This record gives sequence, C-alpha cells and structure tokens, in this order.
Amino acid sequence: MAVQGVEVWVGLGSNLDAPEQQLELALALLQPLALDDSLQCSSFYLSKALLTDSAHDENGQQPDYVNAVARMRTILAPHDLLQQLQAIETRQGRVRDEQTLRWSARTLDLDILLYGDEQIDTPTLTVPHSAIHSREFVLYPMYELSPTLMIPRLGELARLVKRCPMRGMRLLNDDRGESGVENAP
Ligand code: A4P
Ligand code: MG
Repeated sequence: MAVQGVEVWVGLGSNLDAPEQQLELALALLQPLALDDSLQCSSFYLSKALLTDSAHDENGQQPDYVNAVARMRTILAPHDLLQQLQAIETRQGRVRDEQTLRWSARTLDLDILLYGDEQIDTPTLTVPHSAIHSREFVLYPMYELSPTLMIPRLGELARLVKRCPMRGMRLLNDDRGESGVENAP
C-alpha cells in the first residue's frame, strides 16, 4: 500500500548571497524529505524585508527578500521536519548564534507554515506559523498553489489574502510588475 504521509507547507526566504540560488538549492535539498513526486513550489517573489527595531544596517535597511512557499507530503514527524529544515539552513551558511539578531539578514530561512491540520504549540515549534495571517510573502504564494485552502485556526486563505496589503511585492523576473499576482481575490 502506498504511504500517504502528511501534507506540509514550508516557507522559504533569503536575502543574502544570491537569494534565488539559495532557494533553488533549498528546494533540491527538500526533495529527499518529500514522498514520491509530491514537492511543489510557488513562483519566487521579491518582497521588502520586514524588520525589527535593531536588525538592519546603518541606513535602517536590509536587502529585499526572495520568498516562496513549497508544499509536499512527508512521513517526518513535526519536530524531525524542523530539525531537517534547520540542517538545510545551516548547510547553506545560515548563522544562528547569540550575536545574531532575530530577523537579521539571512542566506536561508525555512519555516513550517502548516503540518496537515495539526495545531502544535511547543517551546520550539508553533504550527500554523504564528505570522501567516500578516505576511504577503507567505499568503500570496500559498494562494497561487491552493486558492481554496483552509488554514487551521485562521479559516479561508482567500479571506486572509484579501486583507493583506502587497507592500510592493512582485514576482521575481517579472518585468510586468505586480501582474503575476493578478489572480488574487
Ligand atoms: N519555531 C517555532 N515555530 C516554528 C515554525 N513553525 N517553523 C522556532 C520554524 N521554526 C519555528 O527561528 C527561531 C525559532 O523559531 C527556531 O529555533 C524554531 O525552534 P529562527 O529561524 O532561528 O529565527 P528567525 O527566523 O530570525 O525568527 P522567527 O521569529 O522565526 O522569524 P521569521 O518569522 O522566520 O521571520 N521579510 C521578508 N520580506 N521575507 C521574509 O522571509 N523573514 C523574517 C524572519 C523577517 N523578515 C522577512 C522575512
Ligand atoms: Mg524562521
């Protein structure tokens, strides 16, 4: 009998050291974690960095991010998946030490957005990811892959997309500006 696994959604982001290539490599490294040919990825989007009060350069800025979301079926348990994602981040040069500020620029960030319908609240893992509802670089790519998706705790993805400003986000490599997201509700 075929193994079904669980459908998980992973957010990918990078704003250091050739972000587009970082995402391409991350997708290749996610492939072995996915069952069969279940890994799918959205388009790549260029978005303005969300910043904290301290994590920015002397001009109060960070490079733009390249973001995407992937979905796949996996047999990994939630914390095992988190560990695998952090290993990929580390392999791609992500520095995570006491000097590194939260939300500082990074070569790769992999967040678990959804793990099936599960709601998980542990010290190291919150699922659905706590910021899904407010992030254009998460909601619009998710909508691209699954316009009718329902999100545990939050409800219809389409409703969340409608309420979320684009903040100038656009498709990477799309000279037509924001037209790539014209199908959004
Ligand atoms: N953790 C808890 N829940 C999760 C989850 N669902 N997925 C814990 C992944 N990790 C989760 O994360 C800190 C800890 O969160 C982990 O050790 C894990 O146990 P981190 O990746 O080490 O640190 P971080 O990413 O700096 O912090 P955080 O709070 O996860 O930030 P976010 O939410 O990842 O946001 N602007 C744009 N345009 N695009 C971006 O992608 N990303 C961020 C970081 C800021 N600004 C951005 C973007
Ligand atoms: Mg993170």
